[in-house]
Amino acid sequence: MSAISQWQLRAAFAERLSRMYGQEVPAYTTLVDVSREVNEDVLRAQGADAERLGSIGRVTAERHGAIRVGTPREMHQVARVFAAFGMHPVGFYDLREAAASAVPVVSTAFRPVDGAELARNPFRVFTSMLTVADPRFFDAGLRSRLETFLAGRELFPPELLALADRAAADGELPEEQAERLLHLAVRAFELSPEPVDKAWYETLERISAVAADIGGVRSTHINHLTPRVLDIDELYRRMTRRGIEMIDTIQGPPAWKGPDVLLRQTSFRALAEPRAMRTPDGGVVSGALRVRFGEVEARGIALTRRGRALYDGLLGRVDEQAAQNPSEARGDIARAVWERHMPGSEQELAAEGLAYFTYRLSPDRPRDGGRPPADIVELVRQNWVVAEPLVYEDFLPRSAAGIFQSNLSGEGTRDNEQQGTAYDTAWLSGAIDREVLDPFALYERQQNTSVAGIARALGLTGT
Ligand code: OOG
Ligand code: NI
Repeated sequence: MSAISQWQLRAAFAERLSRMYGQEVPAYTTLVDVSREVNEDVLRAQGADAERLGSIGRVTAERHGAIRVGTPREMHQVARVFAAFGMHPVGFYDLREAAASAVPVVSTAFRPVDGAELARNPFRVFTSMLTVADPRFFDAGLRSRLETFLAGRELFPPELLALADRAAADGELPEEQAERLLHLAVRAFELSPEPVDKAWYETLERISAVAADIGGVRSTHINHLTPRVLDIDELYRRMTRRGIEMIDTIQGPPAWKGPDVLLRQTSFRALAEPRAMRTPDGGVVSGALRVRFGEVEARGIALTRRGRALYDGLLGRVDEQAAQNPSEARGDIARAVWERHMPGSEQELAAEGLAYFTYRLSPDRPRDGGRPPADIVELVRQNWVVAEPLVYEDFLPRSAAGIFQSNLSGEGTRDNEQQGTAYDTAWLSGAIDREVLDPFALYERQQNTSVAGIARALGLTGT
């Protein structure tokens, strides 16, 4: 019997989740269809340029999901499940601080980290944990009730965790076990038909809809699955024409004529779904909950720390100008700001150290016996090597908070008189007993490895 490798497990996991989610949320299927149409059109119009940030095979299969858990223990378990699929924690996002209104979670993204693994299948899951210990959201009484409730539930059965540990340790699983792992993993992320305790759910909902979604039920569920599209502005128009009401903005960088960087996302609210509710007298009534939604994204080039600081600075500028000119469309303000301050070409981004690239030898490099220059920017300029942008594989805290917010009913409450609880990368690494990786370090490593390879091939040292 043949063994199934980790990337095959990951690809199958993403595929099965997609099938399951399409059955549960029909609008998702529409979104996937429209994304595919847009991608085909872009490919036809742009040819090879359309594949500059990933092959069409990768982009068509590419998804990210999102799930939410309640406790460090659950976070630890979910990290074991994702490790089976070669998905590792990257980045720390504190969404309690990322937006004007309150989202009581901290998050990381589980994803492949190695270039070849990403190219095979980049499936990633944005994973959030409720900040139960933060007194700005939960007073002592509610915190203790929540902790008791969460301690009494089991999101991931022991058989799933054991199979996951084995896949992570061996880097593969025999076919039969692989099948069982996939079955149990997909089931753990389905919406449960179990009746929801109405009073408890509503108690939490008064604090925040996110708290109710996470701590009000006895299981977790994928709350969206996001396809990648090559032209998100066109997708937005086509979805709107089909009568699907999108949120009113595309989050992230504006549409503009320069290179796409980082991540642009937009979403729509899913319909309320019927859910059985248990009332205090023990009866079961039918209710409805609106906990799932649709999202789509376009990915651009990964920015360095410097590039990211520029991006964050420009966002601040756009905020300021938008506040001063409330009648002007934010997208127009943003485009104008970008056209003034953001370099308009990949070459400039590279030369100014604002974005990450990998390099390969140019097929038509000079062969006149001359010595290549030692500097990577010069090597590209003189056509010794070709630069390829690295695609951004991560998330943006402000967009994430915006996606959370725009899909919730109610603002939630936060008591700002209280001191927030400190959670950070080191805390999360400790809680899940594995290192939460720094995304910048990962991109940098890919870039450095390729620069070192070029230097070796051209007989250069000190490039
Ligand atoms: C996660 C929201 C963040 C994204 O793409 O930024 C996210 C959630 O709603 O649980 O998925
Ligand atoms: Ni998302």
